[in-house]
Amino acid sequence: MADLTTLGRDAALTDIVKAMDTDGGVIVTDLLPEASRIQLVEDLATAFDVTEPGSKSGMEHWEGFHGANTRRFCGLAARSDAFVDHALLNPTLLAVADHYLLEHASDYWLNTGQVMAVGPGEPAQYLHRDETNWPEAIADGREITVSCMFALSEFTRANGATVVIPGTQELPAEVYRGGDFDGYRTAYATMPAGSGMIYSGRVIHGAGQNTTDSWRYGMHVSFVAGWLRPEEASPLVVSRERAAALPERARQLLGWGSYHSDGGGRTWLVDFEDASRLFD
Ligand SMILES: O=C(O)CCC(=O)C(=O)O
Repeated sequence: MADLTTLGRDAALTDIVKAMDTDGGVIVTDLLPEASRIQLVEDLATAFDVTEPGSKSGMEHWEGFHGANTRRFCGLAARSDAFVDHALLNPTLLAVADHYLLEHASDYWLNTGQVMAVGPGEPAQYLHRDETNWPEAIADGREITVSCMFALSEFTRANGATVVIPGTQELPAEVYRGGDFDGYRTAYATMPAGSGMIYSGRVIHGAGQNTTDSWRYGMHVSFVAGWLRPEEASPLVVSRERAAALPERARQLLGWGSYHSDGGGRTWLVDFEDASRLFD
């Protein structure tokens, strides 16, 4: 039996939200149609092959976090139409992001689209919350980021399926980096290729240990409140020409649009105008 509630692609938003509110994460099978999963793997194959495992940061903390035998790379919207059409604009994922993020923001944008491929022999990553990226912004009862781990290959307990500690999304707003979560059960996001585990920015989780000889090929996609700065500088990677060819919502999510706070100011403008005007 799966450790987390597992629903089908056509599940009602209310069922997805109910499972997330209970456990902090939910698995949706076939979140990526099979043809688009295959296309994504093909589109990203060159980047996968040329990316050296390990952190590029040169900083001890991030080297540990990223994993010595984990391959990570971003810029996915610049590399793949399938990423834009089926992951960035995934209707189920956007409906969940709308539900949680629009409560405390008038819009949100892409935080990062990132391959997280865990290699053979990689130990488990330390447990953490995604919202820890923004320690200044975390607050009880406020969701600032929502993530999805797409399984581009099958996720098993042996190959490093994401470890989730259900219920920890209710713990107080604090920075969590490692630690034991006594009294909580440990769940593993085991799921077939093409599934996605959608999870709260507040739930404690981390990559599992890979004891196999194969790569666990995951792709993380997360959104963050529009009033916060994302992890990945998407508009510095997706060119204006590329952006012009994308659907309008994809452009906005990638930073080629401005933020209009409810009752506040407008930010990320171009000469006082919404950045989307660049494409008029
Ligand atoms: O690869 C995984 O399963 C999770 C990784 C993760 O949570 C992260 O690097 O932020």
